[in-house]
Amino acid sequence: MSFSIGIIGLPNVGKSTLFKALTQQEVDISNYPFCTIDPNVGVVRVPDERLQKIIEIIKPQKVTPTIIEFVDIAGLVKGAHKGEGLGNQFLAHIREVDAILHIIRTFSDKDIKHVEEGVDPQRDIGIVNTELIMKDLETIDKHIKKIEKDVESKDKDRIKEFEILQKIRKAINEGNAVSAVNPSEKEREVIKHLNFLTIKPVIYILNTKEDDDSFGVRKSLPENTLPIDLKIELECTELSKKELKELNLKSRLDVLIKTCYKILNLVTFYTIKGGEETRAWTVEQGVKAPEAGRIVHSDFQEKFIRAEVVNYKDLLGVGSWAEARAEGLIRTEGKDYSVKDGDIIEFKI
Ligand SMILES: Nc1nc2c(ncn2[C@@H]2O[C@H](COP(=O)(O)OP(=O)(O)OP(=O)(O)O)[C@@H](O)[C@H]2O)c(=O)[nH]1
Ligand SMILES: [Mg+2]
Repeated sequence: MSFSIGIIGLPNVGKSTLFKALTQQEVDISNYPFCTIDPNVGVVRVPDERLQKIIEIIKPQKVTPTIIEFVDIAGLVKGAHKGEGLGNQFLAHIREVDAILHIIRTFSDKDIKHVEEGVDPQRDIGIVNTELIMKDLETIDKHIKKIEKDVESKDKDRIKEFEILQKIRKAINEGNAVSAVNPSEKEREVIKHLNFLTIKPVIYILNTKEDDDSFGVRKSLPENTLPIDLKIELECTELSKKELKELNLKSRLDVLIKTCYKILNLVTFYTIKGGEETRAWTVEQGVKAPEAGRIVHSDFQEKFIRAEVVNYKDLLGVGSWAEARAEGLIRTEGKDYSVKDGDIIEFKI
């Protein structure tokens, strides 16, 4: 199971530039709006110092890092929810991702055409978010129409759903995202099938230098907003470690990937397969051991008996697998065990 992150924003803001830097795939980043039409999809290895440390101890024949998927989506413009630009197509692609990276242009370059007049990040954020919200409103209204009859005939589940949707509708009408309603776990379950765009976690990226806030937009954005100069990031991928050092450049894509993990509430666990292959896996926080087993092997959930678990910190502390066992650091856990970040797990079937 891999998690996917959609890269969105107005046309010509640097979405494909970021995608190219992340995945090192050859994609078109020509300087014209709507350069990307069909989404580009690529996977990125998740940078992980812990995996490095584990393999120094285990010395496996093979190492497989965990991955995260990025989708570079076509730019959107005002009226996209009504089908303007590549509107509906674009919005459909956003439905499929787990989280959103919203790219905002803050760089000034008269050679790079802006679809609106001049650089104005606050306005641009408003345009994109309004389109997403309007699409969600459309989704709600369509669905309310569909369930109206059931509500009238007092169908309990439908009434419940209707009430939640009314609450969301009110928030949207006040210009808020669905996530602003802060739906409870139960409410989330009820509305899950509607796949709202603005319930997805978002990271804003200001395409600018790290310390630049010349437009003063940062204060209006969430704490996890990342200023990243995407053009520089792409250049960084073409330089050697030595050249980066000489130029005093440091890529910030690792920080970006880690932030994605954080907003998606993801944790990493490891398997070592008796020293054959050390591999990192990604699951949502709170996942129980058998479910985590299923991503390692399709049989592992059904045939799960127990899991032998040692946290990587404990392994590093003693320095060898044998020592960890001798010191009783390898615990036996049952099917109700919730996988913790950094666990090394051996599934017993
Ligand atoms: N000066 C400058 N140019 C940039 C920066 N980031 C991207 N560009 C340029 O902007 C142009 C568009 O970049 P893309 O990455 O293709 O933009 P996009 O958002 O994918 O555009 P669409 O696919 O058309 O929606 C390219 O010529 C980039 O080189 C930046 O930080 N500074
Ligand atoms: Mg593009």
